[in-house]
Amino acid sequence: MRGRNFCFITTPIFYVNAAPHIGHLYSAVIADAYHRLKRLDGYGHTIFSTGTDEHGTKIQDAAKKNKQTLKDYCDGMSLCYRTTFEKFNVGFTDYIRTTDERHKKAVHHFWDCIKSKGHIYQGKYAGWYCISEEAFLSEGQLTEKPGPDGKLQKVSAETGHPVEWTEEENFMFRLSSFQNDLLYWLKDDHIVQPLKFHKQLVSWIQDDSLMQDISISRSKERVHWGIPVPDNSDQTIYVWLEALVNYLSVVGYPDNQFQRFWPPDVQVIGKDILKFHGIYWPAFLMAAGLDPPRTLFCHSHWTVNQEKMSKSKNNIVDPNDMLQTYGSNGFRYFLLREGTPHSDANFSATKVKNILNSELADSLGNLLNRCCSHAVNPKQIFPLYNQDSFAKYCESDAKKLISHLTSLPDAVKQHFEAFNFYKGIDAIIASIHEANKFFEYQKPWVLAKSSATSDHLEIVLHVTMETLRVCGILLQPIVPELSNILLSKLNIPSSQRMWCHIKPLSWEQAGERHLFSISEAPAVLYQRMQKK
Ligand code: ME8
Repeated sequence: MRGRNFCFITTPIFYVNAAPHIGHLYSAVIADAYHRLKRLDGYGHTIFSTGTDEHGTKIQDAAKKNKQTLKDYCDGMSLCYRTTFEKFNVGFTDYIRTTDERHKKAVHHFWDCIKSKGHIYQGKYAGWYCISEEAFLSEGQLTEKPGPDGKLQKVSAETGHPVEWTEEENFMFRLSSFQNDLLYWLKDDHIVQPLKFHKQLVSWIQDDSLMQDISISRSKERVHWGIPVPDNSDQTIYVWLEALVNYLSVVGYPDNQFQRFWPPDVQVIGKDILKFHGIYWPAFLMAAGLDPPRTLFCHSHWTVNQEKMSKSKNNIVDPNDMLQTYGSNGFRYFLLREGTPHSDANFSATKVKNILNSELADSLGNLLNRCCSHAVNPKQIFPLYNQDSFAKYCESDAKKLISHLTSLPDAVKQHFEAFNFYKGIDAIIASIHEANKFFEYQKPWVLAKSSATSDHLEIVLHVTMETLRVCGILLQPIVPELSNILLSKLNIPSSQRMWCHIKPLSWEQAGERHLFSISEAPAVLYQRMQKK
């Protein structure tokens, strides 16, 4: 049985045939932000898994090309993904590799389970096979384009990768018998988010040609790098079936404990793998008598100059370059600020710089810096709320700001829970803009010059710093390190940074707060980038 404060979140496991790019990082950062949101909301038992997909022909070929043994190659690449994610504060609780022994055990058990329930049979399979997608494709999924020799060749219509005619004796999975169960599962139209992808998935499942039984093994001769079919070492388990089981491996399947976290609450995926996660995966689970995921969050892609990132176009954006230029939290901010789940987002260095300069450096950072400066805040305090001063000096000017702030926490939470991080960030930044206007209008640097105006000064500082405190707490899922700098500068103890500490706003609860000094640490939140 699931406890109330349990949560299980996953990312895809990434192919090690190439180094990570910003698209991979984007999936990981979305899942991380959601995980942090849950932790801040009091979820005490969480699993957040990511990792690498290391079997199959693509990986065999990549290791060969790199003149490395398969093991060395996979170890190196898997570590590269892991360290990249770590550098960007992706706080996964488990990192699974499909070459882990625990995974092999889970896959074998899963195979035996669906076989014993009669969902696997042996059959001859003949069809067009796409190595890059590791899948047989139907005629409707193919098109033709000139090959390297100029002759027309059949390719996958979706990805443009070549296919080859293949005939094999394989194990087959009775996918066709799950059509109705899948449609029933999708009756709740919140299962796949955003709705656009939910609708797309339903229409695929209604299409009989996509719901044919599928081959779930390959001859060992062709794919030797993989997990063998139990009791039949001539066949290797189809990489997609094997890879999907990683989500069970991380919760300790088949040991009974895994039920504590099953089914996953949120599985973050890109739109390219919706078919595998929205059709095959739930069908495999239903075949094993297990619940399908509660939510599939399917995001769109990053493009560069409106084009797909690819090695051949030489336009891959490397997260490590982003780290050097924008810092880990700067780039996380950009990804979640500009990435929209429902449609592709375009990467451009100018856009990153403009957003970070204007929002993190000029609006947020500058406000923190100003209200902590000695010229404006000579006592170096986060002053207490004072009802009389508020009514006398600020009430009318701060109206808009306070109405913003009062509704902000709930609005942000709703947006973040719906994976609309960009909308949540937009609301936070709008409050910061309001606070900047209020600060400018009140001119605290003038008030600081005379002790006669100290009550007025303190209430202006209080309202501004309170805005920063609320926004700092709300930004933790997006930019954990920057939020920490901000909240630490204001001297907000770590124990007071949970979602439940945001409200009620302190100006309604003056008695509960204590006057405290701000920290002496420098208040530079984000260094403005200059023109090159
Ligand atoms: O498909 N923009 O791995 P993969 C945004 N191993 N996200 C992108 C992206 C882009 N341009 N390109 C890739 C696989 N992604 C399988 C998954 S899961 C059991 C097995 C992200 O290395 C996105 O999440 O090709 C996409 O689904 C994933 O990386 C594919 O990574």
